[in-house]
Amino acid sequence: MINFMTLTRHILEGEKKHPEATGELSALLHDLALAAKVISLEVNKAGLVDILGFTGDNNVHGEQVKKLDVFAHDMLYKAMDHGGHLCVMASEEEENIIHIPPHFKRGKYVLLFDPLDGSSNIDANVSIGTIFSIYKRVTPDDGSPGTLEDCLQPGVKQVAAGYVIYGSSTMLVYTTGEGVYGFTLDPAFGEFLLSHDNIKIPKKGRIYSINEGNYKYWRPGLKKYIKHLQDAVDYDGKPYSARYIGSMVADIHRNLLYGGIFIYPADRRNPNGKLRLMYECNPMAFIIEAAGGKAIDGKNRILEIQPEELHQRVPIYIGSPDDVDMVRKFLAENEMAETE
Ligand code: P6P
Repeated sequence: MINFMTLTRHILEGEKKHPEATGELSALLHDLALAAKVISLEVNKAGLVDILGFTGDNNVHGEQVKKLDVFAHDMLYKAMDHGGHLCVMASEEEENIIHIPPHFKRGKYVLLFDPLDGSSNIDANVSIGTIFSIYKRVTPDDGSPGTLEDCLQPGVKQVAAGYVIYGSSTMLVYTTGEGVYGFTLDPAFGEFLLSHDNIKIPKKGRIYSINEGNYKYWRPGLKKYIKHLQDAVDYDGKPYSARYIGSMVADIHRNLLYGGIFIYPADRRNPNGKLRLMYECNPMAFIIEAAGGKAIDGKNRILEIQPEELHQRVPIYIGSPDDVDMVRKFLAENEMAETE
């Protein structure tokens, strides 16, 4: 049953709990929701309009850029550049930090985002998503342009994080650190309505999500862990289910609701894994921890990593706390085997 708690009202009620709040974060989240609605409209008609396929360009990582990626990036930039709440932005689609145009007021927040994650799935109509991460600036809040230092903060410093999943319905999931809330877009009147109140991830799941095609590159401990799940030694004889969409937002969203673990590991081909710390792993880790889950790089908490580069990659093991503890145990116990 969807009750008529709109995202806007929920954000404002959250703000009331903090007397010191200026309303800037609320306005920022509201602007993000607006961008999400516009992106959702385009994603949902992508099959009908010629905005599929490749632009012929490559992004900063040398990956072929799909038109919808660029559209989503542009939408977010245009929605966020003039609100006066941000001093700087960063996007997966841009090599360097993105300055607020000089004729707009600069605020105290920093926004990092992956405009359309999982975009290789667009043509197959698989769920894709937008991921966002918000910090307070660390340089003086004097209206000056934000800097790279403002962007490169550890995930524990996030003031809010969220994602939008464009699937069978469009959902916006966000947290300010106190609870995780899911809102489903009612296209009839363009409002995000509270559909998942105070989401908590199951303590242990029955799902593991990993690209098993990379098996031969995995560390011995990871191979043993996945085999352990398949042998179902500890779990009443029923093995875990393998579920992997190849779209981080969709895989983690499912595991958030059902329980389980998502893994994109470091391996012999990808020594730091594939996923990006600042606008994929940190925001998803902030959300999952706020829902009672865990997120590590194989050993340490993702949120405590001190970033060094804007687009740096990290390995990630994220999901139900018991499952993350179990994989950490297997990796630690077999670390010696790796040096043999
Ligand atoms: P692989 C999509 O391209 C993405 O960035 C994430 O959304 C997804 O989890 C991962 O890459 C899939 O990578 O190597 O398994 O295809």
